Amino acid sequence: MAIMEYLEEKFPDKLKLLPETPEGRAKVRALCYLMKPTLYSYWRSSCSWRVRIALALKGIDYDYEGVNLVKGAQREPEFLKKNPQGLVPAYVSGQTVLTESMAIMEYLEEKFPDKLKLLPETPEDRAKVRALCYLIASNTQPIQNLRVLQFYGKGDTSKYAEWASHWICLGFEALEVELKMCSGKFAFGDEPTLLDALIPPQVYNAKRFKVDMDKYPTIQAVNERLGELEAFKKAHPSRQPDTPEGERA
Ligand SMILES: N[C@@H](CCC(=O)N[C@@H](CS)C(=O)NCC(=O)O)C(=O)O
Repeated sequence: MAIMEYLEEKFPDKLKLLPETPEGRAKVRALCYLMKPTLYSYWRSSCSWRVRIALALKGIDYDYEGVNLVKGAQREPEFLKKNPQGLVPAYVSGQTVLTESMAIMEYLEEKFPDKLKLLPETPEDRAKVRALCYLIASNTQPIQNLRVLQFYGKGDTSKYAEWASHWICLGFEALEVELKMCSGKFAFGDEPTLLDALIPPQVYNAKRFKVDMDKYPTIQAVNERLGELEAFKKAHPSRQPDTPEGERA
């Protein structure tokens, strides 16, 4: 938006893209801001990555604002206005500020009914997909989140892997059994669902904390298939605006 406004002012003799009256200009600007949402994200945040996957699968364009978790930007007053919990992601569309990756993805599902659907048809299947999402989103990831690790480690980062891998393995043992029964080409059958948006980020965390993924062949196989899809490549931590140089692919 800033660049387009600059071009408008810098080249007053070229085709004008803002109307004549201040009211018209304000209206166009308001609609522009309404149209393009902003995702507050961190390149390696698994919860932000879930939302990036859902946005990419649905083909929704958005602005990206990096929040550096390692530097503590999530606890800065400006970000706490968006999410008083001090956690990413936060999704801002016009006056609406949404937090919690599952809530944001469910919102996208309801808000854009004409885009690719990420929940199955029947209430039973929808409940099943949500339950498996929460297996990761409620019962696995929160116990290995940065602030939990920092509290547990009390400055000793060498303790992180043992703690995180214990909880991830507990979650993955159950998820492996579940996926054996319900996966197809994707985590739940042959169409992508919200559950697929949670798999690569959690597998990435597992590998970071040295979990032996050979113990979970079904999760591993689904994850590999997802990694081949363009939407999943686009959402990957190695391709975000705030990805550090050495981590870029
Ligand atoms: N339940 C939340 C969890 C959000 C969360 O844990 N975000 C992490 C990154 S994945 C975070 O911001 N951590 C910052 C910290 O622990 O200080 C969601 O699904 O959005």
